[in-house]
Amino acid sequence: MAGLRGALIVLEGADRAGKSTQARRLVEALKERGYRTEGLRFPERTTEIGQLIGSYLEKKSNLEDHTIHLLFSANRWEQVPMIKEKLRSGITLVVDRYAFSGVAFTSSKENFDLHWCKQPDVGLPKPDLVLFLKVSPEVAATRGGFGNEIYETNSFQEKVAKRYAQLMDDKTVNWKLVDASQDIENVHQQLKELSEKAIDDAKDQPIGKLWE
Ligand code: ADP
Ligand code: 2DT
Ligand code: MG
Repeated sequence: MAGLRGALIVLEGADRAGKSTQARRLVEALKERGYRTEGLRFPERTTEIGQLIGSYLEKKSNLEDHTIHLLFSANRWEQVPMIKEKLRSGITLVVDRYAFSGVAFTSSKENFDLHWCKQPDVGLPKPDLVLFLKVSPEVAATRGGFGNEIYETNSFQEKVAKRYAQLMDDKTVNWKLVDASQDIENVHQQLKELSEKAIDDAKDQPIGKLWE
């Protein structure tokens, strides 16, 4: 019998919703429960493509809007062989942002539609679970101000929130909405429960293809 695979679990949500905090805690908790688990993040700024993205986000270089969109997607595709290998070897991956961020952010720019923005990511490994951390802009504001990166403004983040809502209408993706205005521990417990169920459900299923 083939070995059991790991699950692909993605965290999405607005700036300061707690994605990075919860992703770290989730990896540790799942490991403690005996699941082989590793964390990933997108953008992955350490690769050559990731360095171009980092420089764009930090406003150190300007890139044409289609170009940066395709670079974000390429930054996922370059990790796909590794992602598949790990999932197939039984490792669960907890991912801080994925293609949904890619689409929500670029489609919030002038003259970009959701359909065009999704195309480069069609066929990526499909997440078994997408945890959407929902927080109001008011609550997010209590968690500190914006940094200096390119998308960190109220007006842009409002558009991004609307695009996420449109993406969540897609029932082919296993979205779970979590109230991320609760304290860190409560959010964590919910994410852990949902993740353990997803790991159990995914273990003998083939890896799916996103948006196909
Ligand atoms: P994101 O990765 O979604 O932008 P972070 O995990 O970096 O968010 O969290 C942003 C800030 O908010 C950090 O200072 C973090 O400690 C704090 N934080 C995260 N989750 C909560 C929570 N549930 N309640 C209060 N503060 C939180
Ligand atoms: P953080 O490193 O703080 O999460 O910010 N983004 C991300 C895109 O525009 N497209 C993408 O495909 C991805 C993964 C969201 C990273 C910033 O980059 C944006 C915020
Ligand atoms: Mg983060």
